[in-house]
Amino acid sequence: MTAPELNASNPVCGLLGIAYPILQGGMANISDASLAAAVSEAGGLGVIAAANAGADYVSEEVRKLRLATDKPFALNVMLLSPNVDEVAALVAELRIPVVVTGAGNPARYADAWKSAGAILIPVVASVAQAKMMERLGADAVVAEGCESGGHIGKLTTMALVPQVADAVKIPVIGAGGVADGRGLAAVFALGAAGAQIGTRFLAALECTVHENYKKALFKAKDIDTVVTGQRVNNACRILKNDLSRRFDALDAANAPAEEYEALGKGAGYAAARLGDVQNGSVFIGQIAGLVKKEQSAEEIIREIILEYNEIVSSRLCINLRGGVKISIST
Ligand code: TUI
Repeated sequence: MTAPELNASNPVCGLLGIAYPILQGGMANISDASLAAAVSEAGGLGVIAAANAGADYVSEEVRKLRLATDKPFALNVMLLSPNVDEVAALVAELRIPVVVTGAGNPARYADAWKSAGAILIPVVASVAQAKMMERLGADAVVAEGCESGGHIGKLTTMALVPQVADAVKIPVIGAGGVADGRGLAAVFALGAAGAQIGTRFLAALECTVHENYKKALFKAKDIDTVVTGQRVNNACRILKNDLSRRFDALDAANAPAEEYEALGKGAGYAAARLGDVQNGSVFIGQIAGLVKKEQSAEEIIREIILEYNEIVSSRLCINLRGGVKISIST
């Protein structure tokens, strides 16, 4: 599959040495060697999520990925993890080529990672964070809108991406609500040079998340996610379920932050690995309603790129707009 419009001089492809400017989301308890290797092998950037795991788990996933592919990949370091120091140390030890960070400021690890030759791509949720990351020496940023599943900031992708793109010189990767070629074209129109995609890759054949989680994703409609924890500055987008209603009750009772933390503890694992999609956290984005079937990671990427190409070669643009150009009076 060739995609000349995208990959000939795309800054994200050039930076990462990949064919298509698509990063797979580093989804906690989900993005393992199986999914990441499949995405990297298909020409995107596969991402192993360390989430709250320790160094042993991460080393093993990196080993498995390297047995399956020799293509570039990333490690997603979740900065709120109690094990973040030992995971951060693995970057140099295992010569991890790319580090994506989430849920915090990676400043205290940046020098060590850069010295080890890693490419650093922090996830940001505001212009101020993006500028700070550029000053820190980040090679690119993921500008993640609140359409995303999981831990989120306040701005939508539509508002965040163009403001970040204007504020920094490094490449911007748009995230939040991107699941197909239209979404990819949209974030390009907003000034991004690539997209990070989570929810769509949950549906990959190679995604080892529990089948109940995939079924819940396929059933989900546009309005089926909610944001929990906003009141205590720990906003998380999850599927509406028994757990989300318990979070609602905490809001109603003006409960302290510790009660939110206790309710969320282990809930991601319960949903993703044990299949408890009622009492666990089903982290999916607002675009879930678009994701209806299981496909290989390769098919997902191919479909997205073909649709993108159709849009930018303007055939579909014309169809969508009824074949009528918008004229301006001078
Ligand atoms: O990190 C995510 N999404 C996630 S992480 C997760 S697992 C989890 N476990 C325990 C507690 C909380 C979450 C589920 N989903 N996305 C990337 C992301 N990063 N979104 C927003 C941010 C972010 C927020 C604040 C990035 C930087 C930041 O800066 C804070 C600072 O200190 O400057």
